[in-house]
Amino acid sequence: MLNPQAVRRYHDQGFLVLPDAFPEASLAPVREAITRQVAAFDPSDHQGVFSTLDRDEGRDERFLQSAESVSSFLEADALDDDGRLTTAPERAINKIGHALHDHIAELGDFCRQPFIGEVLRSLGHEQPELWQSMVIFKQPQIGGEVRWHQDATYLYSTPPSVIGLWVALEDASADNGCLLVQPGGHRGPLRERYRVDWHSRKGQLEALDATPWPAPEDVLALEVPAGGAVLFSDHLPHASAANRSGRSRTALSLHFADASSGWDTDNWLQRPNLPRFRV
Ligand SMILES: O=C(O)CCC(=O)C(=O)O
Repeated sequence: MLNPQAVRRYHDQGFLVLPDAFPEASLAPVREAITRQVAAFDPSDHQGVFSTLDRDEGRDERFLQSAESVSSFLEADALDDDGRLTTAPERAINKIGHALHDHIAELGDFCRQPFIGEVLRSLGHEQPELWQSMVIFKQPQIGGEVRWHQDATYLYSTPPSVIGLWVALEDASADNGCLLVQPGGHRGPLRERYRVDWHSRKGQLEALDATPWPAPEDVLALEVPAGGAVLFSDHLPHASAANRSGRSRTALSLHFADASSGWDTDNWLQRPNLPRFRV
């Protein structure tokens, strides 16, 4: 449950940092499950590279299917020109997604803890539903940049109700690629929509509004210790820099929508074969 000042801050700024949201005891099973997943990773079975710098040109059938599965994507710099790994397999993964909560018991348990539902209800959700879960690794030295975006570009709902809950599993700081946000920027327009044409099963990023992404002086770096979390609105411009440091910056990112808002059928993420995950 959030206090009224915190709720006001969220609505005013478009985000809220909870520096000690999750005690280590609640994160330990999540870490173990991720370690298990990484240890089982077969480099010949990855789903391609995940980079946001190609304006989503690289999204393919494997990406669409990851909406309902546990799929691993590589850092762009983990492959050489011939497609061979340039690093140890466990240091090559960019992210695992996007239905971890459905398939990995520890992740499902973490997401169902009452604290999360209470927080989302204090921010206005009547019935929060979890649509997307991913672990983003931001590997040492090769961790990729995430370009400026708004989550409603990819996860569009009517009325817009998506809230991101980003949980730091390791300390996130400016040097290893913490989240960058534009405080108050959620009041601006949605700049882009990524829509999938389900006949061709191809997606396209469309420009909606030419409002520029924030100037450097309007950007805030959210340094968050392990166990801390960031809540953010689906219209908040956010990004993260490449990680050139020697420390990884692993985070669990969850996206919830209110059950009363409509989930857009053009969204790339659809879950026809999975039950609704209500918290
Ligand atoms: O973890 C990151 O670097 C980016 C996360 C993000 O954009 C998101 O969770 O919506």
